[in-house]
Amino acid sequence: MDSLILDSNTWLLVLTGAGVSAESGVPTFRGMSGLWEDQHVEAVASPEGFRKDPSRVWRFYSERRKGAAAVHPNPGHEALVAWERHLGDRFLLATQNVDGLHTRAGSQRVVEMHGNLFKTRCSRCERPPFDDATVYPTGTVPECDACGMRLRPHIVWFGEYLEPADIQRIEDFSLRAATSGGRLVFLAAGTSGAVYPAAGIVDQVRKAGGETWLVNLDPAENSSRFEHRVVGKSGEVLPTLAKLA
Ligand code: BJW
Ligand code: ZN
Repeated sequence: MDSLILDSNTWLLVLTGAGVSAESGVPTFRGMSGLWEDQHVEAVASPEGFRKDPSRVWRFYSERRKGAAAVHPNPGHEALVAWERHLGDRFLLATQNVDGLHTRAGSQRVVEMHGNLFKTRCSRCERPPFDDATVYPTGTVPECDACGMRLRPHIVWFGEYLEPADIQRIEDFSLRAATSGGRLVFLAAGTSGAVYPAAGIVDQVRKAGGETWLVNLDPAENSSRFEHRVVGKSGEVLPTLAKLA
């Protein structure tokens, strides 16, 4: 297996997906065959799904909150914490995971591209997203204290735009690496490469002259666009992949 050398010239951008949490016991999306109670996840995790049946959507997210609160970070999460300690501001973690396990493991420079399971926001007013670990009883749709409208999970659903500030942070990181004359490395782990814009980061990094690595259990949809590919579980591969120099 090739080693990923992390030296004082390296800027490392990491993208994680559901596979990184799999060894903690969080089911992956494509692993559930994209289904929940025999419905496509898109039917629940979408603005249309929420409009149609908000209490069903809240049941889905309440269940996921319960599941995610009961699990713990694994050695894959911990390896990323060690890399960040070594690289400091030359490290950025963009995660598609909403389970909060990276921050619970101790990662600090984290962009949660698809939101956070333990945050809620109003579906109408500008009240900022707030921490909320509540597992709502079946049939409940919580309401906003400020405007009385339905609250919704702070999640980026299919067809919704990611926060521009989050995308900006990821782009700025690559730009800073380039202007500092550093070596930009992009590593994706545990992601099927099926969902955009995350699945397109590899192309942007290559265009910027960066090196690209993929650590995944199965072939990802965008595998061929990575220069280095390591097949395996992130909890086993990540702890031994990097040489901190
Ligand atoms: C292991 C392992 C182990 C297992 N170790 N590995 C360009 C082209 C085409 C379409 C689009 C495009 N740009 C945008 C779109 C539309 C859409 C999209 O991408 N659709 C595709 C399906 C084609 N994107 C969007 O709608 C995004 N919005 C957007 O871009 O707005 C602008 C726009 C809108 C419309 C058109 C054009 C532009 C928003 C995307 C938000 C996605 N949100 C979700 C749902 C969140 C809900 C929730 O969590 O409840 O986020 S989708 C779902 O997939 C979830 C995940 O974060 C995301 C990615 O999944 P991930 O993490 O890759 O998981 P899996 O399960 O797919 O894969 C796990 C992998 O791990 C597997 O490969 C295993 O092998 C591996 N593995 N164990 C290592 N131990
Ligand atoms: Zn409101």
